[in-house]
Amino acid sequence: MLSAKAPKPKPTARRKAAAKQAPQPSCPDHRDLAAVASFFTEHGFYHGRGVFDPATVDRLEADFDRIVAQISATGEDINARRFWDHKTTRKLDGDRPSVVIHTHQVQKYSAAWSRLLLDDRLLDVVGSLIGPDIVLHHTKLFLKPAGRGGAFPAHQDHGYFPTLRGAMIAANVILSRQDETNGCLRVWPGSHRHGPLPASKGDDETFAARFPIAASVPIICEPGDLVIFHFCTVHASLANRGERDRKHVLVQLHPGDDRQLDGVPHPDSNLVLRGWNPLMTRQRAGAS
Ligand SMILES: O=C(O)CCC(=O)C(=O)O
Repeated sequence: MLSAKAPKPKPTARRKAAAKQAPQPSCPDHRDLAAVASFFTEHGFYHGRGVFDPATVDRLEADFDRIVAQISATGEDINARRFWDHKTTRKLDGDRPSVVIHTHQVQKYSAAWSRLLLDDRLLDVVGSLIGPDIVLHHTKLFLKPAGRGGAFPAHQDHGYFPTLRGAMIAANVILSRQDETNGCLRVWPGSHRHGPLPASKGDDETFAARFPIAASVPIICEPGDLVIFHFCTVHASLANRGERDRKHVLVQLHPGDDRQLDGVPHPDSNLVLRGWNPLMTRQRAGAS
């Protein structure tokens, strides 16, 4: 028992979050597309359970592991955690060394992942949010290894790839159970309604103080789930201190009447997955 004079243990971000946590608003079934759209408009995120069957998930996970093995074998430094080595991140990581493995464009490695991009189970839900013309911006594999996976501080994605109309979303295809032990995604419901905020790229302590982890909602999800958030929705994740790898692939998408602003140096696939791209030109398509 603590004596009256014993100093209180310092609350970590994880303990504070567990103590005050907001409950996850209850998401509608992914087949009820009108309800999905209205939930997303209100909260800026959506969690669809069991969107992909176990056989599909197994195939995608096998190719996910193969991509990780292939990039690991190059001998390059594939720990991407250095790209956001800010004070805000180090605070969440508890100043321990940590690892996040990622690579863009999984469809450039794997036909199974290319097929997933055209899968109606993905596109029906996405279409209910951004309309009939669906364009791929990029994909990104994320592996937070068990016991040493790093955190992401609170941020909006908007600042990394601003667009003409601000209509970009991220659809996360979940391959392993994600919960608070292995650093699941966390969102601040309704934060998309602020629109693009200043200093929102994760490196600003004032921004981090405005969006404390304790006020976020953890998205606890299973393989085969689909978790979508708007690129103005503030999100984060804590370190993976658990015994299970955290694996997912993010698919960033926008409607045909939006596009990344000119001059932004971010991978931009411009691949039409459904419908039409009315903003495509000879020059953007790569004409010489
Ligand atoms: O999934 C996560 O842990 C966070 C990833 C993230 O914040 C991002 O891709 O913008």
